[in-house]
Amino acid sequence: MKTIGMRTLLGTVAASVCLISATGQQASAGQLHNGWNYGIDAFNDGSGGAAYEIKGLAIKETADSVFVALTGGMPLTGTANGSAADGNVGWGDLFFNFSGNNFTTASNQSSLFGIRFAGTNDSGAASTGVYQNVQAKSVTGANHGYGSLRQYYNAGYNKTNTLGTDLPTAQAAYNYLYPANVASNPTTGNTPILNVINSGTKVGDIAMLTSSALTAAGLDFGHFGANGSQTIGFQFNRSLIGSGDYLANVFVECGNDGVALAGNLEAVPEPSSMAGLALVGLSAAGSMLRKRRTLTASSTN
Ligand SMILES: [Ca+2]
Ligand SMILES: [Ca+2]
Ligand SMILES: [Ca+2]
Repeated sequence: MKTIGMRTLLGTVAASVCLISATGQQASAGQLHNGWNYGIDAFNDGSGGAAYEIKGLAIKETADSVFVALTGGMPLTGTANGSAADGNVGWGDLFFNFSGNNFTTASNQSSLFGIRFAGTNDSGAASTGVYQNVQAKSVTGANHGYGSLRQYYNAGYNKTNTLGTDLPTAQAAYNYLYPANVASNPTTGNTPILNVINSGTKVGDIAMLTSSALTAAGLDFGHFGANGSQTIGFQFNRSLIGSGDYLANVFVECGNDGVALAGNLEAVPEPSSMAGLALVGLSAAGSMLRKRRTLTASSTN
């Protein structure tokens, strides 16, 4: 492949794309800080104690990678629980939904992207990595968990920022996760917590990141007072998932807590269109820089 010559050109394009990406995230949702987009979860909605408490989800896009970080009390390898079928309750899988549809519909249409990052969880995915054409399923039953989101809320865990700052209320969670007829009448029978990959096609691997690598990449949950005892991070190739506005979310295996994040990923430039994109990028760079300065100024308030 003739990629070496292209990489030099890509450097110029990448700089422009990054600026567009930063402004895109700001416009979409989430809370942008130091290049990362944050969804900060309620600190008091982890049913079962500190090990089940999620505090935040953050995502950063660069020219060729997507970085993901999670923080809370749940270790990457889960926590021992004698009532779970495998004696352990851990993280579910992370989903990206670019379809614009609610999560259940996107799952039924196998249009989700899914990432298994916890190698010891009960995912239907064969190994860790990035999957496309994903359908989700619930494993809360085998993990001593909630049979439905409604049951979780009935148990007293309907807190502000229930699925993070982008889905702050129970109704917002219902509206995103389920079709309209369910969201308008959510019951313990129609709101399953679909929290792992059921089926899909693996398209690539993830690379786990150390805490020092995450810090070097600019991750700072402490900016929101959201540092958990466990912070997990990984990255994968930008080309492995879709582009545009997304909603990402993850629950723990028992459904005892979950968090979501709304954002935007820029499309990966195709080699055939790069020359044109470079021109667009250069002409747009001036206005983007002005916008960025404005954003930077406003974000320091
Ligand atoms: Ca939480
Ligand atoms: Ca388990
Ligand atoms: Ca939550």
